[in-house]
Amino acid sequence: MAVVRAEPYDFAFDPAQAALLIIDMQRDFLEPGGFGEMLGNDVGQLRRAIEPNRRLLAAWRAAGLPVIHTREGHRPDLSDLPPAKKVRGGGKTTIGDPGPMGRILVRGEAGHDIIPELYPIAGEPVVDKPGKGAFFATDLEAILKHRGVKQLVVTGVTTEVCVNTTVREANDRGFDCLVLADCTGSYFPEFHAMGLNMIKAQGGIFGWVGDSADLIATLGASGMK
Ligand code: TIU
Repeated sequence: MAVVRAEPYDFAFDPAQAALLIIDMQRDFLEPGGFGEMLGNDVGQLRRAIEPNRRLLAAWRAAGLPVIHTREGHRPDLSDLPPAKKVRGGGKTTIGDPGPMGRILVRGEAGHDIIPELYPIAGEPVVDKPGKGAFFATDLEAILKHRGVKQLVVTGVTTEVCVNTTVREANDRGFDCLVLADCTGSYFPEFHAMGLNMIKAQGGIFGWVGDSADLIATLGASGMK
């Protein structure tokens, strides 16, 4: 057990029971010319999280701890795409349509895949999720249970959408979540800040919020690197 500085109070980190969960660091959300930018979003707001994630991932892998990646997207036949999600927003280009990097949020397309900087390696499960939360209609909970995971270090995008939804789902399933502020991001800075505030308010109603540097220092100090 090691202590990681966090809010609203220090996180009792147990590496033997922890996994790193990296949410939706996909090309279509993060890369210039992708779907996110096509919708008018500033991908620079998300790209700030790439380098901290890259450093954390390297330290986490060096410590030999489990990593799980998620991707938001749908089957090529769109049979798992709720009609309401397909038409939401009223845009002329929506999920499943041809986009700048292949069909938008469709599994197997270039834009759906994880950015090269954080690409999964052998032994790191990739959970394909049709919703915003990583537990809905996926086998994530089974994977965590079989590996004895009880704590999640959560990073990725976007803070107020898929990260927040996943942390809420995880909290209700009994997992302790440490969300890393510098390794998450939103197209909207104010939603990033509030998304983190919502997690740590009321004594940590959904979890803890910390920074990657403190966690990496803990990984190093406990001789796990
Ligand atoms: N991964 C994720 O957060 N999906 C989104 O659609 N986020 C938005 O902020 N739109």
